[in-house]
Amino acid sequence: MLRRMLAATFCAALAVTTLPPAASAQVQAQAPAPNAAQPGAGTTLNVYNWSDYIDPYAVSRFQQETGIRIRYDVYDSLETLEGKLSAGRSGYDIIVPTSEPTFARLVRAGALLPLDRARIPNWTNQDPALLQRVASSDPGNRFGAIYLYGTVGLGIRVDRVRAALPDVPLDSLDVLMQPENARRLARCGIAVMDSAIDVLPSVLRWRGRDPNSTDAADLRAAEEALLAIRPHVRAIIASGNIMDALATGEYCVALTYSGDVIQAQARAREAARGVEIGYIQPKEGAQLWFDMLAIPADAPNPEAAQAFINFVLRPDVMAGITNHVRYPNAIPTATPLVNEAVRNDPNVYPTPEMLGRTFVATQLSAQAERARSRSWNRFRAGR
Ligand code: N2P
Repeated sequence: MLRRMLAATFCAALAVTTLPPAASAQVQAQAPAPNAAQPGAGTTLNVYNWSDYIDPYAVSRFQQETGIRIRYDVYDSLETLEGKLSAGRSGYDIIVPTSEPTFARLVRAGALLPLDRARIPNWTNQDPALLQRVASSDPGNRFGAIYLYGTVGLGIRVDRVRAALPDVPLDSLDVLMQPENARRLARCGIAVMDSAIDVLPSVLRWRGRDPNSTDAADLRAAEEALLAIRPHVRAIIASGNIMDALATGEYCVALTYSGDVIQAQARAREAARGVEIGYIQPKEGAQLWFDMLAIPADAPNPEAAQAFINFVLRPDVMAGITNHVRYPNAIPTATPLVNEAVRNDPNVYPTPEMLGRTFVATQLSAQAERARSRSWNRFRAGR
């Protein structure tokens, strides 16, 4: 419900977790007064970002410091983002596509504005080694700054899963993908995020196939694996709807993004109702992804967008974002400013050993994407 509200009109100066809608309307009425001394003051920046993916305080500070008002919409899958962009003239100034496949595709299609580094002096705060990792999607790092990164894995309700699977090590996608395990977990609830793009690579890897395979036999193997657990899956839903449900104990297992699980864990602890949530980064290889701050070529307010990117790349701002959303950022000088418990959580900042057991997605042909999406539809339908 809160997320829906944010989707409609998130005006940033709200304390996200507590303010009722009436209070948010009130805050919106207090949008920053235009200040002639600030370039861009009085204009609007249109941001389209993943749900539960920013520190609301960062948004309100940006508004206060620049006089630029933020209109904030959210999505919770790459499919939704791509759908919105493919219709053309999205009206957004900032989007946050994952480096592969969406961002790379936009780079190749000429759909993004090159970043003007002179306007983004904080660009150099980014870790060069991480920038190097995304350079295969964007040669020369011309079109995107790294926002946050993470993995795909399992959120589990620890005590229930232990009780249902007493002899199963909780370190692998086996917990969900072995049909016998899924059968035993069915009653306490299994959810899978609704995204062919971000689920199929992990399933291929679990089946011992190349996660980026375009081979029909590999795809069939992944689809068969998904269909085998389908009768036991209660919900194939938007990733944005999984977090709260996981936190309240509605599901025992959910396949989703790492930080969403850690946020659910934090919410469950706050609620203190005895729900303990854990994250499993699959030992057979987890998908590692990078989300990029980018500006659509037809952005109505590109100057404000560059100012926003520069602001977000500040170590203090980035540390606040990581503290809030539990995803790591690419700014080494932000790390000491991140809360100790968050900074030392290997499910937030994976250890080098854990990173060594990840893979990254690559570009697929349009034909291979369509085949994946057909497989996914059969999984959704259960046949
Ligand atoms: C945030 C989802 C994380 C983004 N709710 C996955 N790329």
